[in-house]
Amino acid sequence: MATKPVTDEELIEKYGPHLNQAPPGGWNAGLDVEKEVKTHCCFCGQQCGIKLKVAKNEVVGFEPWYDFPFNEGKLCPKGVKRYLQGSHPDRLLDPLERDPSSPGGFRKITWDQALDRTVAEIRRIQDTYGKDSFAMLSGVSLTNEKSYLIGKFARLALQTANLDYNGRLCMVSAGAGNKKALGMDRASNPWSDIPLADVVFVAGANVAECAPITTSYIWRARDRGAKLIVADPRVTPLARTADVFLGLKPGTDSALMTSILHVLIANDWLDHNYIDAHTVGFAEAAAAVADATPEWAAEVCGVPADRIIEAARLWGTSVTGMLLHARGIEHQSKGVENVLSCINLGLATGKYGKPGCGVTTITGQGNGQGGREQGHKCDQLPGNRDVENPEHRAYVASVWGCDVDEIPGKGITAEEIIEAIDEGEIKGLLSICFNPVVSLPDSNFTAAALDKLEFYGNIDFFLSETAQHADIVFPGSLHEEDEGTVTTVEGRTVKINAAVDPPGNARRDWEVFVELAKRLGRGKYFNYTNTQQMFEEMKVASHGGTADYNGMTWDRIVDEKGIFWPCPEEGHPGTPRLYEGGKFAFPDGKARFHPITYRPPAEVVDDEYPVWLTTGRVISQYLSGTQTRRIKPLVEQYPEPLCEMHPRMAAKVGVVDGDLVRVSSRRGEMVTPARVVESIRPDTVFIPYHWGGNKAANQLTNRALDPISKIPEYKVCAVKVEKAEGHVEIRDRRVHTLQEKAHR
Ligand SMILES: Nc1nc2c(c(=O)[nH]1)N[C@H]1C(S)=C(S)[C@@H](COP(=O)(O)OP(=O)(O)OC[C@H]3O[C@@H](n4cnc5c(=O)[nH]c(N)nc54)[C@H](O)[C@@H]3O)O[C@H]1N2
Ligand SMILES: Nc1nc2c(c(=O)[nH]1)N[C@H]1C(S)=C(S)[C@@H](COP(=O)(O)OP(=O)(O)OC[C@H]3O[C@@H](n4cnc5c(=O)[nH]c(N)nc54)[C@H](O)[C@@H]3O)O[C@H]1N2
Ligand code: SF4
Ligand SMILES: [Mo]
Repeated sequence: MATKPVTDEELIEKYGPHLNQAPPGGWNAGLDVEKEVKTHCCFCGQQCGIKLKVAKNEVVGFEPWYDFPFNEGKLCPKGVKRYLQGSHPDRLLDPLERDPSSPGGFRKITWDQALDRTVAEIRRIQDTYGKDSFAMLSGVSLTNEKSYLIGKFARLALQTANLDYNGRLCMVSAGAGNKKALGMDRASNPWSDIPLADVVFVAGANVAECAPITTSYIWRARDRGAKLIVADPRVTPLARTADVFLGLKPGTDSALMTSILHVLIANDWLDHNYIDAHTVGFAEAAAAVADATPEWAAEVCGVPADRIIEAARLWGTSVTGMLLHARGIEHQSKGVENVLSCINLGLATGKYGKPGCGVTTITGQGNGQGGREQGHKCDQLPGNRDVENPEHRAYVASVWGCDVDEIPGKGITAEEIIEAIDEGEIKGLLSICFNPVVSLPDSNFTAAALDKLEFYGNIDFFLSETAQHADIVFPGSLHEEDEGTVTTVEGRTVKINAAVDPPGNARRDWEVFVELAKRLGRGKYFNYTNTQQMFEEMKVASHGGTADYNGMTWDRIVDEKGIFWPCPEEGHPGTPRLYEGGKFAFPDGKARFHPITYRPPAEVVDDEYPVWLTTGRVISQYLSGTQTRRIKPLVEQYPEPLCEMHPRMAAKVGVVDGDLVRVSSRRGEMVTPARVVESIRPDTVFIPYHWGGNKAANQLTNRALDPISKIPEYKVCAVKVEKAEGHVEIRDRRVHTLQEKAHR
C-alpha cells in the first residue's frame, strides 16, 4: 500500500468532471487508507456486506467482507463501484432555493434560511387549507431509524395524514398479499433454505440482474439436482437454464398460477393433512379454479398447456420447494391477486415452515423490508401496526407520549398524493429519498403536478429530476455518512456503520427532521441527539406488533451478523424461518387461502397500440439512476435505455439492432435504439426505466393501480413501435443468447 498522503487538489483532480471513475489502480493508489469500515451496500435489498476504505474523510475503495454470511464477499458490479459516488462534483453541499435568475435555477442559502422558509410555508399552507393539505413522501433506501423518525415526524410535527413512501412502487403488493394470507409480511425463509429446495420456482424476477447474489443460492440448489421453473415474458439469464420456462404474456400471471392450482387439484398433488390442520378457505380457492384448465390458461398466457402441467407436476410432487417472486408479478393492477395465487400454491402443497420450503418475495430497495414496517406508510404505525386500529394507536401514543387523538388517521398513497396535488387538494410537499418524476408512471403527468405545488421541499444528496421542481433543496446524507440499521431481503436486521461525515454543509438526513420539528414547536417529541436513541425508541414502539424488534440491540446485531425478526425479548434468538409447525400469524394460527380468478390488465393491446410494453431493470443501473448514472464504469456497461424486441418484431417494424424506434402509448412517446434479442416474446417489448427526461420509460406507462396495494401497473401497457430516423452503435455489456456468448 502506498504511503503518500493525498492533497485536496489531487483528490478533486481524480474525480472526473461529470462521472466518477477510479484512477488506474483504484483510489487506493497514492492514498493512506486510514480505516476499513464494515457496512452494507447502499443499493438493493440483498444488503451485501462490504468493507469501505476511508482516507481523509473520503470513501476511496472497498474490500470484500468475507465473514458476512449472506454474500461471503461476493458483490455485483453496483456494489463494487458504489464507492465512486461519494465526492462526485454534483454532490449537494449547501441548501438551495429556487431562483430563476441564478445559473441552474437555484441559489445557495444558509440552513437557517432554508429551515425558516420551509417552516413558514408549512404553517401558511396548513393554516389556509388544513393540516392534510401538506403531504410527505419518503423512501426505503433509508434506514429503519429514519423510516421510524419520518413516520413520527409526519404524524406529530406536520400532523398530516398524508404520508407515504416509495415502497408503494415496490413492495406493497407482496406486503398486502402476505398479510392477508399469512398474517405477517416478511420473507418466509432465510436464504440458506434455498439450496435445500428440490424445486425452485422463480416468477417475475430477473434474479441474475436484480438480486445477483441470490443466483448463487439457486446454483447451490441446482448442484443438489433441484429443478428450476421460471415464469417471465423474457428469457432472463437465469431462465436460460430452466427445466420449465413459462414465457407468458405480460399481465397474465394469475391465470398461470390458478391453472397450476387446478392441475395440482386434478392430480391430487396436494398435502391434505397440511391443508386440514393449518389453513382455512381451501374449498373456495379450489372452486374458483375449477375452470382454469391448462388449455384455457395456454390461451390466455400464450404458454403451451403441457408446460403448465409439467410445472405443476414438479411443484406438486417435490418434497421441498421454494417459490420466489418479485416485481414481474407484483407491478400489476392485480399484483395482490398474483401474490395470493402464488401463496395458494405453497399452502396447497404444505410448502411452508420447513427447511427448503416457502413462498417469498425478493425485496427491492436496500431497506425494502425494514422500511415497510416502521410506520412511514399512509396506513401504518411502527411494528407494522394499523393506523386505524384503536389498540395499535393507543400503544404507539403511549410510546410517543402524545394524546392518541394527535395521531392522524389513514392517508392516501404515493400516486394518489400526486393526483391530489394535480387536483389542488394538496398544496405543499416535503419529500426525501424519492425521485417520482422518473419513477412514477406517466412522468409528464407527475412533473406537471409538482409544478402546481405552492411549496415543495426536497432532501437529497444529488439534484434529482424531481428535486429540480423544488422550492427548497436540503443537502442530505449518503448511506456511508450515517449509522443505523436496515432489514434485508431475508428479514435479517443488520447494522449500517458510518464511514465518513457529510461533506461541506450537507447534514445527516435525520438532523433535518429534528430541526424542522423544533421550529414547528414540536421539539419535545424529537429530543434525539443520535440515531441509536431512535433505534431504542423504535424497538419499543414495534413491540407486540408483527415486526417485533424489541429484543435487538446494536451490539447483538453486530456480534451475530444480523438478527431475524420477530425478536420480541432480550435473549430471544430471532426467527430465521417463519411459520414453523404450521403456525401462522392469525389468532387461530391458520393461513388463509384466497379464491382467485383471472382478470386482464388495465390496458390491453388493440389495433392502435398492438404491442405489450413491460419495463424493469438492467444489472448496472439502479432505480431512477440518480446514483448509478453518475458512476462511469456502470454507465459504460449500459449507457442508455434500449428497446428490447424479438427479431420477428424487428422485421415487422423494419429495423435492425441499433436502429432508432419511436415507442408511443396513450400517455407519451420516446425515441430509443432497438435492441434485437431472441430472449423476449415476439409480441412484447421491454425498456429499462433508469433514465429521466426524454429517455424515461415512464413517459409511456399507465397510472392504473392495484385496488388494494395501490401499486402502479409498470409491467403492462399497450404501445405502438415504429421505425424512426437514425442508427446508433449499441452498447450493452450483457449477453442475451448462448449464440451471442459464443460469438464473444
Ligand atoms: N440492477 C438492479 N438491481 C436492482 C434494482 C435496480 O434498479 N437495478 N432495483 C431493486 C429494486 S427496488 C427492485 S424492486 C428489484 C426488482 O427486481 P425484479 O422484479 O427482478 O426486476 P424487474 O426488472 O423490475 O422485473 C423482473 C422481471 O419481471 C419480468 N416481467 C415483466 N412483466 C411480467 C409479467 O407480466 N409477468 C411476469 N411473470 N414477469 C414479468 C421482466 O421481464 C423481468 O425479467 O430489484 C432490485 N435490484
Ligand atoms: N417503469 C417502471 N418504473 C418503476 C419501476 C419499474 O419496474 N418500471 N420500479 C419501481 C420500483 S420497484 C421502485 S423501488 C421505484 C424507485 O423509485 P425511486 O424511489 O424514486 O428511485 P430512487 O432512485 O431510489 O430515488 C431515490 C432518490 O433518493 C436519493 N437517495 C437515495 N438514498 C438516499 C438517502 O439515504 N438519503 C437521501 N436524502 N436521499 C437518498 C437518490 O439520490 C434519489 O434521487 O421505481 C419504480 N418505478
Ligand atoms: S447484489 Fe445488491 S446489495 Fe449486493 S452488491 Fe449488488 S446492488 Fe449491492
Ligand atoms: Mo423496488
